[in-house]
Amino acid sequence: MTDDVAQTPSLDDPGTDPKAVAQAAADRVAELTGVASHDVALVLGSGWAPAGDLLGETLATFATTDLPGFSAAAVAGHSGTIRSVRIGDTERRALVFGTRTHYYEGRGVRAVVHGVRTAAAAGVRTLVLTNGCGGLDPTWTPGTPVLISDHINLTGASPLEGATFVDLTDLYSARLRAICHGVDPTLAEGVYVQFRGPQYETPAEVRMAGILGGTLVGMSTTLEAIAAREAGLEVLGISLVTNLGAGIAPPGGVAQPLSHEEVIAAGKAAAERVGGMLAEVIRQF
Ligand code: 8IG
Repeated sequence: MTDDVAQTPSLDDPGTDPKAVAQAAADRVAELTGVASHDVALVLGSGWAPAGDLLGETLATFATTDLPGFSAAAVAGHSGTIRSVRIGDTERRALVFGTRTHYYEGRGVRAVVHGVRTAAAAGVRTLVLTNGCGGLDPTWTPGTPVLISDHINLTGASPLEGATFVDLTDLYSARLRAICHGVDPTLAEGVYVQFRGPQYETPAEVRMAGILGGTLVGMSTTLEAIAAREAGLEVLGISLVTNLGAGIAPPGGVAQPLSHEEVIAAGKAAAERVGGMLAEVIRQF
């Protein structure tokens, strides 16, 4: 028992190097999958579960908790497994995270970005971050996928430690967005605003996000994208708008209250369609 604890250093311990824990997790991924490295990583947010299946053949599945530094998933509708998936009929491999740790869980920023750091240590060069979120554009009906062109991080937190000055110009790769537009020319782009959550925004907060230049509101993604850029990964961010932001009325209608159940349902309804689109995009990387 005490031996196990000693072998798995806590990410929370200030004396722990989070990149060393990520390397240990990547080494375990190599053991569990039988391949030394992966090429792409995909983090599946609310509503994106089928994207992993549509990508190609699953060659290995394991629990996130089988890897050093990960703790159990906390939210209903988020599954705690990682899969190694063959990309189409290529030799390239994707590491598919069926869940993420959210900042609002209070486990600290290191836990939030541990999957991204593990992917980077596993050799991944391209990261796809997906999420379910609220939309500010009233024409974005539930189930609309939107490419993230930029973000505003309102959490007040950062995954970077010490004087690590990372350039975030073009954080969300224009090259990868162009591939997406090639697959689906109707795809809209938006600026993602991360709130801490877990409460949804007030209508005034949603209006604030709009005044600041945001068009998507959510509780994930920005801290992971920052950690990815620090690690030198190319990032694609894609949101599934599962609800209008609080206080936003649909065309000709009135604003509705938000519920987690409705969010999950809207995600399920759109999942196959947007998952297929994303799988095609990843095959074209
Ligand atoms: I799904 O409207 C989903 N996640 N912050 N606001 C925030 N997060 C979300 C929302 C939303 N919908």
